[in-house]
Amino acid sequence: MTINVNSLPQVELFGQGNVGCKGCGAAIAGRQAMKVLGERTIITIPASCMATLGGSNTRSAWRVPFYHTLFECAPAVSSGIRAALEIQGIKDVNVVSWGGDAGSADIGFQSLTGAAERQENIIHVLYDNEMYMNTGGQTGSQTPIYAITSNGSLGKKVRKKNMLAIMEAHGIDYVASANIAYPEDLMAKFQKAAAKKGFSYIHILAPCHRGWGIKPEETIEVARKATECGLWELFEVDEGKRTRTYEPKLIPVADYFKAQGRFKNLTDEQIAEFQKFVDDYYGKGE
Ligand SMILES: Cc1ncc(C[n+]2csc(CCOP(=O)(O)OP(=O)(O)O)c2C)c(N)n1
Repeated sequence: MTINVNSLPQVELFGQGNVGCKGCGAAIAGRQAMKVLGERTIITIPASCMATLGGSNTRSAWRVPFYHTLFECAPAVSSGIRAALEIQGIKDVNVVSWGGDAGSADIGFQSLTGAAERQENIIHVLYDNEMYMNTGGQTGSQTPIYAITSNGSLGKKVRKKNMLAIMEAHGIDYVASANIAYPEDLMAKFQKAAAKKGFSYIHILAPCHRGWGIKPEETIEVARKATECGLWELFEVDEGKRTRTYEPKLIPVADYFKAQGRFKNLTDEQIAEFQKFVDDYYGKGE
């Protein structure tokens, strides 16, 4: 699984002219994915930052057909598009639903789980900024424990729901985590997903500097720390076979947390809890 960045097309199918915030992780993810998905792609996006920052109608930053769906139903709309393509005998189009964490793991979950169960020939992307950013940064199921949000000033009390495990449990063709700080890894995963005949799920860590309390120019750096400290593992489950696609350096988790305002209340004991989890997971614990 290798991507040669020098051989990528120069054309930008998403990104130019988008009205996202400076350093928007979601927009970076979109640009990277479109480099490999190519122009024979149809995108559906539920209510979210990504649905709005790409513009609309004749002022869209997408150079492929793009549908802004209701919050609950992007994978259902993608399923319908796939059926319409099938009826017309069109087989060379990638159909991609592109949801935020709320549009995928919370309010959009019923249509996602349904499409995955039916093994629809689509790719669903969860771009994860770990909050409901388009409405001001509220807590959702993908918000990590202890993170401060706009409606949770004391920090979240329960853990992040493990969407990768949930999607893997559907027995779909392809499940992968990705991170905008590792574009070659991310693009290789989209290439694999596009080649599948059934359902693929790609979960991308895509920080939002406003919600995370970082500077816009730190988006990539902080995203990279998430993987290097071991908290955002890069892996894939390709037709049941699980592979870690990148070996992290295992920097201290404190380097990741201390870079972000949303974790400013984290105590040393809480940081130690996370460090123990990572150490145990990577087999370095006592
Ligand atoms: C049924 C419904 N409920 C609430 C909303 C308001 N709404 C629009 S976007 C959004 C949050 C989206 O969060 P997420 O999916 O995480 O994407 P992000 O905005 O973070 O990119 C909400 C609550 C809506 N459009 N429709």
